[in-house]
Amino acid sequence: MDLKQLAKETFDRIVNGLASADEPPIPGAPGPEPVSLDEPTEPREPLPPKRDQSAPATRTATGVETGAPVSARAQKETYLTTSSGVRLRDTDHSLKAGERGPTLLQDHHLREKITHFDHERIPERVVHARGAGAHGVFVGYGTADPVCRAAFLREGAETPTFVRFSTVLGSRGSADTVRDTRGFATKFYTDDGNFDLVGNNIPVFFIQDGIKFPDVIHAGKPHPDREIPQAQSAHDTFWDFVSLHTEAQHHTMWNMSDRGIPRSYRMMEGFGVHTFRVENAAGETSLVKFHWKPQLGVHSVTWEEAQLISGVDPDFHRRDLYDAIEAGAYPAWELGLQVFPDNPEQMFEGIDLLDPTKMVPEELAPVQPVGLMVLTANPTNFFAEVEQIAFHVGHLVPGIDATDDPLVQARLFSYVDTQLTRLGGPNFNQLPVNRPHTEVNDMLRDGFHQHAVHAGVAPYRPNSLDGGCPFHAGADVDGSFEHLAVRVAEGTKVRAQPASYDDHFSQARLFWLSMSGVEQEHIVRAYTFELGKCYEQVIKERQLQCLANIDPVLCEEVATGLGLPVPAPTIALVDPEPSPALSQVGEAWPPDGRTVGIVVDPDGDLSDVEDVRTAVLAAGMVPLVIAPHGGTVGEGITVQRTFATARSVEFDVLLVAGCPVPAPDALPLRDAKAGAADATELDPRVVLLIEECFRHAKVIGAWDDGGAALDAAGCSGGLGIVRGDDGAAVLAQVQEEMALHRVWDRFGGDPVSS
Ligand code: HDE
Repeated sequence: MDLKQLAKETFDRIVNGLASADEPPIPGAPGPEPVSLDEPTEPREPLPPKRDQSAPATRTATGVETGAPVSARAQKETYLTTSSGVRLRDTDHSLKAGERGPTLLQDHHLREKITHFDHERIPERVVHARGAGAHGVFVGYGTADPVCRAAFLREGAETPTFVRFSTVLGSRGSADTVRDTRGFATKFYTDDGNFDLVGNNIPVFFIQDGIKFPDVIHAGKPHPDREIPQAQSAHDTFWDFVSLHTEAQHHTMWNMSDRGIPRSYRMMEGFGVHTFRVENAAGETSLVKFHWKPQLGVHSVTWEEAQLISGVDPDFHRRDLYDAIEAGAYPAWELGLQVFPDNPEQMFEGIDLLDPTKMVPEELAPVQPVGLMVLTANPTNFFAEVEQIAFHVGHLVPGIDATDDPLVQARLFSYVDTQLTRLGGPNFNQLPVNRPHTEVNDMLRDGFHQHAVHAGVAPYRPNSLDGGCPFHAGADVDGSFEHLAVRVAEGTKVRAQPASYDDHFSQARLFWLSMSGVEQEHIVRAYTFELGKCYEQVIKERQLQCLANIDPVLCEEVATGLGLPVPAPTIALVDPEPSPALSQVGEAWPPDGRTVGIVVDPDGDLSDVEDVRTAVLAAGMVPLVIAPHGGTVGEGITVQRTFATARSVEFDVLLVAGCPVPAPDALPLRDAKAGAADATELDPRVVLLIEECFRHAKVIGAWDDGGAALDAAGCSGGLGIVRGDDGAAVLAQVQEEMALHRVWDRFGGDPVSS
């Protein structure tokens, strides 16, 4: 079977079923109708959601399909009411004893309104508080059948999904582009109940045993005394912990690599991290690791971009995800399995499959695609969907089971436990976004916010009063879950771990040796930055010792940056075979959903601009026209960004269609962003745009007077600079070059490892 063709056909099948836009959408419009200047006073139906939005399925609290349209979830009425449905004539004035008198206690509407407001916030997630989510569809290829009988993986089976991406350390309002691990959690609403794959964008974890989770998180969170720094690992407590608890070194290496600063949620891999046990229809078991492979490739921002974006657009990843979906550039991932024999040792090629600080290189166990997920719709209400979704690694379906990895074992306890506080009681699975798309017949009863109205008198087994309901499914009933029978090794009760967990450095070294020169350089700079932000010298020295045990050159470069001596390794360094699959550099990827800035000069030649804009849209990218002022330029070309509101970090590619002189608001060069160029030639903000795009190794295209703009900005030519007379030809060349994501060679640098 040609899997590439299957992926394409599956993608087309999902996307063809979606409503197509009447006109090419430029994301960002707040609502589906033009907004009137005057306050609307004529009563009317509320506006429908935007066409890119969806909502949880209309199921009852016990999972039964209601047949109601999805829009039935929203408020439908024209007139304002209280929460008990009584229409209100006025919500703008409180009830007072006279116009200038005191407010009356009897104003129950005031009290209801204020009281509800007072309780709008719920505790944020203790980790992964900052996130974004979207609705999707998963289609199985059937290729998993030989190892896994889970029904949602069968050929053509279509399963609704909801995905939540997140950072780990930051609070709910923290910036998106911080250096951190990203969560990649997927809820599959399968016919056999919900399956949650609660993974990360990094295939290994900091700790080998769940009992250490509070330790690593306490170390990574802001310091308890002053509560700084927010959403960052560049501080003493983090490096204190990881340099002492050296099993964290492998994950830390991934964090210091470009994987720690993704360009987009759409361009991240996802990993289930733990090894899972699966069973096929014949009852044979295998061990597997889950992988998500993004159709757009894996890509990152540069560290300077990450820092700039944190200020310019802290919602960068959220916006990117929502804009891409709104613009019809639906993000897609293939789900893949690495399959290992289920041998009693649970080892593969010398790698302990129960040790979550180890991964298995793809060269040793290829990732076999088993299905495709496409994210097709944005949420309608962030709180109801993204905030209230509750994942749980124990949400498993027939054919898939957890292993004895001590990390997943603790997680099996933690997720339900944390929701009890966060979502205020035991009935969180009844929230619309958490409801299974299959019937729920549990014997759980009552509790805060019980939505189900359970009939019957006998929520216990055995009973005769409810006719014996609900019955055990029994082995012969399709879709019933049973833990996979696996022999548990006999042993003595101990707080200990096996010797195979003792190697903390060899895979960090494997990762380092697998990087290209530019990626290694980024890693060196990341360690130097992070440790440079630490206060305690001993922590820096201790971490340098860890780096010496990973690679002497890495250690030396970082030590030089810190101005500290280079320690000698304390262990014998092994030389593992590098894994090319770990590098992000070298492959070509589709441009879907990339943002293309187009600088125009209203006084110059605009003849090509509209055609280029249309061609950018047709290529599945988002064109944003940048001009000295808002409104329109030329013959009705809409301006999306002005020189004041544009910043290079928003664009993947810059096209320069003119050489605009400084706009009135750039004079007299007091704009904080003013560059050093000749003020009479080119607007200083455009100079900065070009300079930064160049520095961040982005492809830059220019035609007509755009060439003069490049000259004025000092970026006349070289790798990744495309110049010409014709906009269409320039764009075509730009598209070819941007497939590599960046002009990697502009960074220079051969591998620096020994
Ligand atoms: Fe989590 N983790 N975790 N985790 N985790 C949570 O659950 C926990 C771990 C991951 O978008 C919490 O609902 C323990 C590994 C994601 O809603 C909490 C341990 C991996 C999300 C929790 C781990 C993850 C969470 C906080 C060590 C990658 C966000 C809020 C044993 C495979 C899910 C919540 C979302 C969230 C506990 C380790 C991924 C406290 C105890 C390893 C993506 O229950």
